[in-house]
Amino acid sequence: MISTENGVSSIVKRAPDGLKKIAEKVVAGQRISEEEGLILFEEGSLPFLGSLANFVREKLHGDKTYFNRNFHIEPTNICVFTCNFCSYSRLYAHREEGWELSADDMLNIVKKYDSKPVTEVHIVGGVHPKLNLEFFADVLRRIKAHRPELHIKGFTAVELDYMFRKAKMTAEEGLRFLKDAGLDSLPGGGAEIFDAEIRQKICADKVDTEGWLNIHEIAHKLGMHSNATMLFGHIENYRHRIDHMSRLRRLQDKTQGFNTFIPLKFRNKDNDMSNVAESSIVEDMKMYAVARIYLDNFPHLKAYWPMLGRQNAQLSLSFGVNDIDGTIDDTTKIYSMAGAEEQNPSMTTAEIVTLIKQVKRKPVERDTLYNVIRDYSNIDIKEIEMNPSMN
Ligand code: V47
Ligand code: SF4
Repeated sequence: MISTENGVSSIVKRAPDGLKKIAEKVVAGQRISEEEGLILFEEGSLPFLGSLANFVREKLHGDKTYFNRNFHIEPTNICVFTCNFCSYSRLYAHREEGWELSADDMLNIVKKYDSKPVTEVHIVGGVHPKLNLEFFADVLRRIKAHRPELHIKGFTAVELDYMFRKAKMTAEEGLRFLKDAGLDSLPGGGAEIFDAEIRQKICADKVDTEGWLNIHEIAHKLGMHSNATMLFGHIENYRHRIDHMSRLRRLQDKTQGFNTFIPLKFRNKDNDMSNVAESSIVEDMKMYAVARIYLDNFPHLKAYWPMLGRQNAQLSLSFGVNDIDGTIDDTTKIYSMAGAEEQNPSMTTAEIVTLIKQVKRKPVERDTLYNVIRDYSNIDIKEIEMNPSMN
């Protein structure tokens, strides 16, 4: 922990002249402006940003590092959209190259976890032209009938927007319908970059920024929580990143419905943006740090370890991150197909706890809404390995 009185004053004292005022504001718990956010990206050194972000992280969460026990269902990779960064989707015309699960297939995936202490299923996939709202509502109802306490975090605003338009429902009608069928919260995908010009270049045909924000705002109004992502490290610049985070910060001021911000590093394997170089690890850590400092009303910052790799996820815990997602079954292909570090992302509880303890943080298992399930700080790894209710 560095957030002692001395630690705090030394962050401000050691700040370069142009950044002292910003450091003072952050340490005093004041919000920084868009221009100040931009200065952090442009002029902040990695050690400076790291110590400031770590100060914020420790003020909010101490050494606690959250993870959850979850698994993924990816109903299909057939998609009507053609996002240039996507390595995962296949058009309906080429559906023989993709996959499509039936409602029974999805229920069978859920049943595979019957004896496991998972708390969340994350459902996300492509936007299939033949699957509709009623089909997915039926899947939700069947999952809830089988395992009522399992939290269903499902469908990006992109998938929802398409389903609702096809069903000729407003976002509010559609969300009420899915909530009644068992949907508990929304994941953060599909946000990409909110700037209209960049969005047009990387994902022109799917839900626009206003549509994405509107779906999340309505979900929050209906009492559902959600996450927010940002795809970074491609053709956007720092100003676009700040603009993206500002729009989220404004909506969060209004609704307080977001749990977590998840910056997603662009991976360039086998997609139409393979000519764009991937960002360096230094840039990735800067991204986490500025996000932690800038998004003062977001309680949590998540590093998605299957994309970053385990060691980089450990490193991110010193740059503002306080959550490294879940144990995650290997059915998630969205990143492995784009060239992520982890080809079959899966970690046992003992492995995730070890990963967090190795960098002297406190592993805490949470549910989707960040209620604490178990603090593992004082539990021995051997005990975890031998206890089926923990692994
Ligand atoms: O929206 C697709 C991203 C997202 C690439 O809410 C890519 O807890 C990098 O949103 N390089 C979907 N990223 C996944 C998602 C998510 C993941 C983990 C946790 C949560 C949560 C949400 O995946 C898409 C897009 O931004 N993506 N292709 C790529 N080549
Ligand atoms: Fe479809 Fe999502 Fe891929 Fe875009 S990112 S093409 S919406 S699966």
